[in-house]
Amino acid sequence: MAGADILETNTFSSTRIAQADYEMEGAVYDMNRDGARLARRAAIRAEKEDGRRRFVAGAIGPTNRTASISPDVNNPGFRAVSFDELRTAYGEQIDGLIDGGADIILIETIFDTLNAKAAIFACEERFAAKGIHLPVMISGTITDLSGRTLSGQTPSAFWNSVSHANPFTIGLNCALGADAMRPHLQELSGVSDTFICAYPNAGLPNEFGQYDETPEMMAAQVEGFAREGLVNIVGGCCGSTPDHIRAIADAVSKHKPRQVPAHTPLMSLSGLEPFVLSKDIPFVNVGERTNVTGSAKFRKLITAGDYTAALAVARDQVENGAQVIDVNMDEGLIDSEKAMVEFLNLIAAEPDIARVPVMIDSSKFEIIEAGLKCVQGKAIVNSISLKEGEEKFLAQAKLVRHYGAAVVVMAFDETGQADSYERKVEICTRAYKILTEQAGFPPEDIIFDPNVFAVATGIEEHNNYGVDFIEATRTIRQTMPLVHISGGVSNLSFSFRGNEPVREAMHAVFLYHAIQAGMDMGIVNAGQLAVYDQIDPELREACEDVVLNRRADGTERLLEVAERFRGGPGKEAKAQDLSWREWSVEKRLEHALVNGITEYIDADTEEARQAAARPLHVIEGPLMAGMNVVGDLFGSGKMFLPQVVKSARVMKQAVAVLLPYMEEEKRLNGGDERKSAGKVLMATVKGDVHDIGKNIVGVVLACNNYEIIDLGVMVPATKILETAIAEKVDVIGLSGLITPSLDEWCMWRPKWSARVLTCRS
Ligand code: THG
Repeated sequence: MAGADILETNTFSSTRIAQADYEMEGAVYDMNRDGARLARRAAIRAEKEDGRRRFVAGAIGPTNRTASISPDVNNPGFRAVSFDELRTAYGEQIDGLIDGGADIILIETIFDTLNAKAAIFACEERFAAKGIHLPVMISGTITDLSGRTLSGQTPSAFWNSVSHANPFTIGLNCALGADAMRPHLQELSGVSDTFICAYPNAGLPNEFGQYDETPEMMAAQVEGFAREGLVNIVGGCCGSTPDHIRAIADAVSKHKPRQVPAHTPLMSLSGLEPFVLSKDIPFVNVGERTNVTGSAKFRKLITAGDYTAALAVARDQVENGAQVIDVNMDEGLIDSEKAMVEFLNLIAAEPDIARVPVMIDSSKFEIIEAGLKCVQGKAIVNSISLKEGEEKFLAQAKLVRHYGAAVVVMAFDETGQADSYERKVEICTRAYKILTEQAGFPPEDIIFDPNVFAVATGIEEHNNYGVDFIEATRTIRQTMPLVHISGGVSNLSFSFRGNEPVREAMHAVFLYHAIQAGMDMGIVNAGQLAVYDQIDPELREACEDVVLNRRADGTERLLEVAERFRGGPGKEAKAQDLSWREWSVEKRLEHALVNGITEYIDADTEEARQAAARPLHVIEGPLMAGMNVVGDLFGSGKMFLPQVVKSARVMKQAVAVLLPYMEEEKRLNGGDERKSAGKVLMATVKGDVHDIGKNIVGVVLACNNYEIIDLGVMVPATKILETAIAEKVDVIGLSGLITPSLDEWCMWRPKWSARVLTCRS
């Protein structure tokens, strides 16, 4: 062998599914067994020559079908292959590979992560059946310049989806050649705590389908990976010859393998994009509206089969700041399993919804399992519990883990729902032990729901439910610090159904205290969250008395107050209560920003502009002051992401009003004729789409005669550097604050900065 340690079997397409095209389904077991035997024979020959150990990797390709994309443009919910079909076909292939003597299973050229998840599931099944365990290598492919897999995932999202396999390696192969692979390898290398394997094509095929990269050219590029410390295993895919492999083996031999970073125990979910629950996310909003029992509107749409409008409900939740969406189809009059599958398949075709992870919500485990077979991302199962005993709980937990999902555990046991502090803590602790010790669950993938029950029901036993939840949360987070706490927030206020302003106030008060105790997720109506500080003080105190069970007559007092607030300062009523329109323009702008009201923002901004010496002063003055209030409220847990998203929208609209005036001012100043003060390149880095701050800075700089090149949002580091060099800019200004973009910052290593600083010369 030409210097290789691992030899792949020639079994890429040896599945029943791929071989159907040639009517060779009957031969697939033999193909795999004999493929592995042939490779084993070659390995033994090489070992005899030089005494060095060689390994056989049994290759499993993606098949010619995608489990999460419809081949029919007119029917986005259609699938040409199911998870179970893939799993069965892969199982047969894996049996052959194992029987033929493969040392490793290599799931490669993954263009659809759901196919790969089926292959991982099949590996676990076949290993268990045969009583062995082989190392698994997982290799995706990124075939276009979007930097995503064919099925739309970013490299980090892909890693989060398959990390449950505890693979021996994660990496990339095939595609556009080594250079195009580099940024994606950097991303994978930054996020994954296992070995990295890269085996690109010998460049792009030319028009005759041949590969032009010589062994020297390819080896030089692959050596770059090793020099940068990105890889542990390298090789060649399409177009590489024994000479290529020899050159690569020689080139990388001088470099040290990548250091595998320590595992960070953070819940790492994904949709098309990754969602990592890091310390700087204080609270995760799970959208509750895509629930047939939780929303009359959604139920009617699903029952009527109007999935287009039902998808709009999901989109609305995401636009309003839901970072995960809860999907529940538990309704007696519909085929819930079918509805779950249909809806999740349709969501997969909507990138602006599918970018977030899903929470698959059902009280029937069959429905949850059907849902898990539809999602390529790392989802959350909602929920399992000890209500039918330990055996069933453990079996379900193991299955959830095999599908690669995180899990919500309700605080129920064989005797029923936990309704006291002691029972909540006891059941969650018992479940924790089983999950971590017997089901192999990482603690960070466990979400406890200590049961949010309705308070102020008039039944005395219910009065302490809020306190019990909050105190159980505090204890659970202290004794099991890596787990998460969630709850169905809207349950709390069931006794005030129909009185939305009061319900909103109760939720805000509850969340304010529960989050301080350690609640870090909640199923909420993302578009309808009140701001703790903005609640009428009388109503807030009455809610706090009830939620914290501070006085015996709390419920009566809230009922009395509630009547006055019915249609009071809630969402609809906020618009009706126009007293704030009497305030000064600065206060009005602040109020609009904090409450996310766009109705009057154009007129108020215009009024402020007329009073100001320069349009820019409106941004620097009242608008920034308003955003500072938003920032302070968010920082102190009194505002949540969905509300901040609304504030940002208001800010954007206000800036849009001012923009033409600022441009006009610049024109009058003869801005274009004056010498440019310098050239500034601006971009929001990959991983982030927020551009308000950047746009404001751009406007301010433009007003001061700087020439601005704005590359927009989601810009990869390479594009920023290329443009900076091509345009000979003086300064690069980047924005990017949210977690996915943090990884991108890591790429701005010292040597890159040096290039940035010298790009003018
Ligand atoms: N824990 C976990 N999962 C859950 C819950 C929980 N899933 C479901 C539920 N509880 C959380 N979701 C909702 C969704 C909506 C409402 C309450 C909880 C709600 N809906 C309005 C009502 O019923 O008054 C509906 C109004 C309308 O029709 O629009 O309150 O606790 N793990």
